Amino acid sequence: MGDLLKVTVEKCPGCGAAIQFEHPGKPGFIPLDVYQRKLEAGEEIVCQRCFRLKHYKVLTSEADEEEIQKFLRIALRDFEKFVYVFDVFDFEGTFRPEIVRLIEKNEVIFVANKFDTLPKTVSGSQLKSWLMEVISKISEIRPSHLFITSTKNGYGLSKLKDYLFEWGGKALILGVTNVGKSSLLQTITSSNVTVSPYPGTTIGLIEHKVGKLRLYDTPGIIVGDRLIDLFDPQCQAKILARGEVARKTFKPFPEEVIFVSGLVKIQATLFSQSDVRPIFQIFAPEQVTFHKTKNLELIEHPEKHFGGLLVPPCGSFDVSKLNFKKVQMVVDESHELSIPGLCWINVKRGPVRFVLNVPENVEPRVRMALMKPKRKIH
Ligand SMILES: Nc1nc2c(ncn2[C@@H]2O[C@H](COP(=O)(O)OP(=O)(O)OP(=O)(O)O)[C@@H](O)[C@H]2O)c(=O)[nH]1
Ligand SMILES: [Mg+2]
Repeated sequence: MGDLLKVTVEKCPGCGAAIQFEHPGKPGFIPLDVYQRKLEAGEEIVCQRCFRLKHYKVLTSEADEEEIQKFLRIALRDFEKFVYVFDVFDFEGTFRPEIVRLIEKNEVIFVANKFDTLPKTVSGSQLKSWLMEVISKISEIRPSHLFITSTKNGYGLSKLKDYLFEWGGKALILGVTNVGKSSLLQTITSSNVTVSPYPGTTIGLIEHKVGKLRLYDTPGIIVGDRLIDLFDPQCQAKILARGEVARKTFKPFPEEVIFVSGLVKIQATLFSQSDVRPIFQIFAPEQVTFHKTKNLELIEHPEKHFGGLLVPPCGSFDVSKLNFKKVQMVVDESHELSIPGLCWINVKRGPVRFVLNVPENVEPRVRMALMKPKRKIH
C-alpha cells in the first residue's frame, strides 16, 4: 500500500477509525480497489463497516474495547471542555459519576438525550428538576448547564445548538455507548457521521465545526453493569428503546413471580400487610418480554426454560455462562427501582419488598421517583 493513499484519506468520516487496507473485518478496512475507484470518482470514502451499517444496517466488525478505552484516556488529557451525553431512559446505566468525576474540574455541559422515550406525561421542566436532584445526590455535582434533548423529535436541539455556537474553542463529546452522541452531532452539524443502534459505532475522534466551536465525537465508553451489556451488539440493537417506553401494571399474588426479559426474576409483597397486594408499573422498551407465573418448576429452575417459556430478547442468547445474585429492596411510592439497561419500576401501592434475582453484573438501584404519585391507592 502506498503512503500516498494513507495521506489522502486518514480517517473514515463515519466512525473516525483510521482507514486501512490490510485487515478485513477490522475497523477502518476498505478494499484497496474500492478505495481507488472512489478516490478517482471523487466519491465519499467511508470504511466497509460504516458503509454496511448505513446501507444495509448490518454490523460486520466490532470495536476493540481495550483500544477504545486507551484512546479515551489520551483524549481526556487534551480537552478542557466537555459535552457529557446520557440517556434519560437508562439514567442509572448512562449517567456515570465515575466518568463525570474525571471531567468535573473542566467546563462541562450535560445533555440528557432520548427525552422522547419517556412517558408523555413527564414534562421537560419536571425532568430537569428531577435530574438536578438525582445528579447532585449521586455525584455531588450541580450541573450549571443541563440540556434536555431528543434527536428523534428535535426537542431541545436548537437551544443546545445556540449554546454550542457561542461556546468557542474545542470540546469533546463524551458518554456511554449508544446514548446518541453521534446522532446529536449529526443533527446539530448536518454531517454524515455513522449512527447505528449497535454499541461501539464510533471508533475515533471526529471533528465538526459548530459556529466558533470545534466539537469532537468519540467512541462510547463501555460499561459492564447494565443488563443490556450482557447481550451481543445485534441483540442490544433489538432491545434498545426506539420510541416511548411501554408500561405494564402488576398486582401480583405473593406466590407469583415476574420474569422480565427472561433474565430478571421479581417477587414482590407489600412490606407491612400480607393480605393486600402491591401495585407497581414496569417501564421498559417495547421489545422486552414479561412472564408472570406461579409455576414452581419455572420459578425454581428458570435456567431450564430459557429460550422456551422464558424468552430473553434474542434467540441466540447463551445463559449457561451467567451467574445470578439475589437482591432485596424496599421501595415506597416516592421512590422507584431501576434495573440499569432494562427497566424501571414505579410503585403505586407500597412500600413494596422486592426480592430480585439478577445477573451478577447488574446493580439494581433505588432512586427518587420520576413518575410522581398522583394519589395514594388503598
Ligand atoms: N428514541 C431515540 N433514539 C435515539 C435518540 N438519539 C439517538 N437514538 C438512537 O440511539 C442509537 C444510538 O445512536 P448513536 O448516535 O449511534 O449513539 P452513540 O452514542 O454515538 O453510540 P456509539 O458511537 O456506539 O457510542 C441509534 O439507534 C439512534 O437512532 C433519541 O433522541 N431518541
Ligand atoms: Mg457514535
